[in-house]
Parts: sequence; C-alpha cells; structure tokens
Amino acid sequence: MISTDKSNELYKKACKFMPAGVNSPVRAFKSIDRNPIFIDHAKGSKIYDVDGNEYIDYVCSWGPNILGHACDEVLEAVISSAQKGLTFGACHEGEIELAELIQKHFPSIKKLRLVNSGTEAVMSAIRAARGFTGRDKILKFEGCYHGHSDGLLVKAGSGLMTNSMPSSSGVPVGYTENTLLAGFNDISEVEQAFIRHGKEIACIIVEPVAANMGVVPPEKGFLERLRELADEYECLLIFDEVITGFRLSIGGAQQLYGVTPDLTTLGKIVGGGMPLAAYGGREDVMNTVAPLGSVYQAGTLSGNPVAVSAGIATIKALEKDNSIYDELERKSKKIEDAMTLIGLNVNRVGSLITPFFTERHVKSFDDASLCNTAEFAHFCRYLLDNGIYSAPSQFEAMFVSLAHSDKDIEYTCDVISKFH
Ligand code: HOZ
Repeated sequence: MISTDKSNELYKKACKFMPAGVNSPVRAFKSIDRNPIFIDHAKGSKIYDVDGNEYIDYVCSWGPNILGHACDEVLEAVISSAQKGLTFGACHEGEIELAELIQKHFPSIKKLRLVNSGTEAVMSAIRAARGFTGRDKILKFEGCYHGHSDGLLVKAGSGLMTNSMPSSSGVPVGYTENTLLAGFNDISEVEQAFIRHGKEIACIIVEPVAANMGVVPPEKGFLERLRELADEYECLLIFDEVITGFRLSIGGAQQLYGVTPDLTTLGKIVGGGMPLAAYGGREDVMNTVAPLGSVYQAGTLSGNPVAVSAGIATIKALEKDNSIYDELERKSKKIEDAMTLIGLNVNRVGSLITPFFTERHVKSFDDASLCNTAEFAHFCRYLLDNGIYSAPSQFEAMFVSLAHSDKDIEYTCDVISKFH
C-alpha cells in the first residue's frame, strides 16, 4: 500500500475545522474506508498528493477538466484576465463572448444567465420555469442530482446516495411537497404523475444521461417522450447538462440525442475549472428574469471575469478539432472493454464510465442501489494503491480527459485486468 502519512495528518487537522474534514461530502473517502487524499498539485492527466504520490486522475474535479489539469491555454487566459482585475460586479465584454460561444453550440439557449455553480443554475432555472408557467410542482427523477438546493434533495444521487441518505434533514416539508418523483427511464410513472397533476407541473428536470447514481443512459425514447409530455401539458423541459454539457459532444446530450429542452443548465466544463455555471433557453422564458421580468435572480460574482476567461479558453480549445470527441470515445471504450473483460457490468456514454458491482443491467436508481458497494470499495482501493484516482463512490462517474495519453489508458487497462 502507498504511504499517505502526510494526507492522514492533514485530514486529522481538517476534521477540527470542517465537517468530516471536507468541503463537499463526495470528497470524503468514508464509503471506501480510507481517509481523503490531500492534493498538492495537478498537471495534465495526473494529480500529485502531499506525500509525493502520483495518480492518473479520473475524477477530473468531477468533470470540468476535460482538457486535463492546468491546461496551458486556460492558464494563460486566467492569468491575463486576473491581471486586469479579479471581479468588477459589473458588465464586461467577456460575458458576451462566452454567451455567444454557448449559444453557438447549444442553439436551444437563446438567452442565458451566468451564475457560480450548478446548484445555483438549477435553482434559478426552476424558479424561471415556475414564474413563467405560474405553476408550483416540479417533476424530478430518482437518482438524479441537481445540486443541493432544498427542493431537490429528494431521492437525489451523488453524495446522498453514497451516504445512504434518501433526503437531507434541515429541509422543511413545505420545500419538497411540490417535488414529484418518478423512476429514471420509467415512462409509465411519468405519465401517471401527469395524469394526476398535469396542469400543476411547471417543469420536468432531468439529467439527460444520469451521472450521479453512476452513469445511467436514457433508454430509447425516454427523452423524446418527456419532450412530448412537456408539450402536451404545457410545462417546460429542463435538461441538467452540468455534467454532460460540452462533454458528450460539444453540444452536450441534447445534440447527441436530438431532443431539445426548453431550458438547459450548464456547469463544470463551461467554467473551465473555475466556479462558473449557466442557465438559459427559450427567450420568452428567460425574459421573465429580473429586471426584465418578475423572476428574481442575482449574484455579486456572477459572470466573474476570471472564470469567464477560463470558460472561453476551454470552449475554444474544444472547438478547434472535430476529432476530440472521437478520441475521448476511443480511449474511454478501451477502459470499458478492460472492465468488461474482468466481468464488471459497465455503463458508459462517451467519456463517462461507471463499473457497477451488480449482475443486473443498471437503468434506474433501484438497479444502482442493489450494487455491492463493499466490492466496489475494494476495487477503488486497489486502483488507488496502483496510482489510479477515481471517485470513491459506486454512484459517481469516471471522467476521461483529452490529457489522458494512450500510455495512461494502457496502464489503467493493465491494472484493471489484474484485479481480483
Ligand atoms: N456532481 C458532483 C458529484 N457527483 C458534485 C461534486 C460535489 O458535490 O462536490
């Protein structure tokens, strides 16, 4: 086993100041029975911990680092922007440039707002949907995670699923009584919800490819039927593309599956590794946002110039070469194949991968919940001990980046092939 003495020391200290020593529950290694590793620095496909261990990183900051860590083009943009001032709390040209780039690749986004996190983007998009429709109820799916705002912490994936929490305490009942639930990929449950509450539902919110209960692709026709139901009942369809946006294709899952939502939320890659996210979509809906309309949403650091410059540099790098997504596909497929060869049950969409420790084909929250998490933990520890850093949870995705070299992929496959 590798030595992590310095990380362990820092962890002890961190626990005095932060709950479980972390600033986000998914960073705790509780579910794999280890302590978190403290990162010293990162470059390309690698992260280096404070003990001097090198790891091939498949967390990629939970998605943003599609170009790898500390990509030179992004760093240059950030440094030159920072030299002009860290924040203005006022308009600047970069906001328009980033908005234009987003719209170019997500034509469904006619107007947008830049915010600071995926949580904020989703919370704001839902508020706009409610304001626009004048309805209160929303429909979400079991195992989908849309950030940690009150109304969405019901059977959510990610850290809640990892820690076996069906929902969060501290959320008054009144905040979730308008949240309806359906099974991911279960169209008959969605239809039932509409039969019962059709005209009260402001929006359907969905991760078009669920990536917070492990990776779960939509079954054929699922997204299309959501679109039809939203149209039939005159409610809005929101795609949460915080993870999938700019990752599954440059135009996200909506481009890949050919289904157009009314509103989209973006985060992670769109901020190039800085705290930035966005929500946007139909012009008539976005025109309800203050001060044009009566839906209030604001933020001191929204459209922060340094974060915006990172987002622009990242999207421009992704646009440069059409073969980027083929390359991600090729490399990710190799990892999938290596996992399949040792008998793991793998779900993969593009560069998002989850090896599930269950015999069952995972297409829903219930299927994912049946996984053998102890076996997963054993696998995850094995990877770590062999210099491969992946999410310490069965219910997250592995992220492949453009910085992962063929050598990294070969090494990873070789390590996987020797797992028992
Ligand atoms: N969606 C991310 C994990 N599934 C969020 C990262 C976090 O919660 O820190």
